[in-house]
Amino acid sequence: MKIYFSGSIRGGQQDTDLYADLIRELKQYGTVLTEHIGCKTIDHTLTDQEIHDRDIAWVKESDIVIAEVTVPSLGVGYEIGRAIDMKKRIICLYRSLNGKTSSAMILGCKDLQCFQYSNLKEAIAIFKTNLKAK
Ligand code: 6K6
Repeated sequence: MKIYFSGSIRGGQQDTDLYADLIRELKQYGTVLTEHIGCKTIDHTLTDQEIHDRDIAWVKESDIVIAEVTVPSLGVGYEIGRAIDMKKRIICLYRSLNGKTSSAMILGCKDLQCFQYSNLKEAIAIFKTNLKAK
């Protein structure tokens, strides 16, 4: 199974270490096409257009998109919208911070499987229940 993991970059990189932990866990279920999302160092070798075209090609190639949507990100929202049009299975994970929850456009979309969680242990349990190990 090819997994497209989506998480905030320019929207804010405060959760990058958590993304790395989630990506590590997801490797039990398939190949993660976007391991760099868990990396704090920004790759400046590609233009914005190259990043966009490569990432959309990876979304097309993927069997499932798993998006961590706690940090609001235009790129993550855009990828989710494109993946919906491509009829991909999409799991969104979000944490409630300071009483704030995610966008109604995510939580209210019937094409998405949305799960609230608080920590890595809970995310691991969500993966176990909803994904098949390879
Ligand atoms: C980032 C980390 C290492 O190198 C970079 C260079 N920039 C990007 N590389 C790869 N994908 C990117 C990059 N910038 C945005 N994206 C895609 O948009 C990712 O797939 C993320 O899921 C999403 C993040 O969007 P923003 O709006 O938060 O940047």
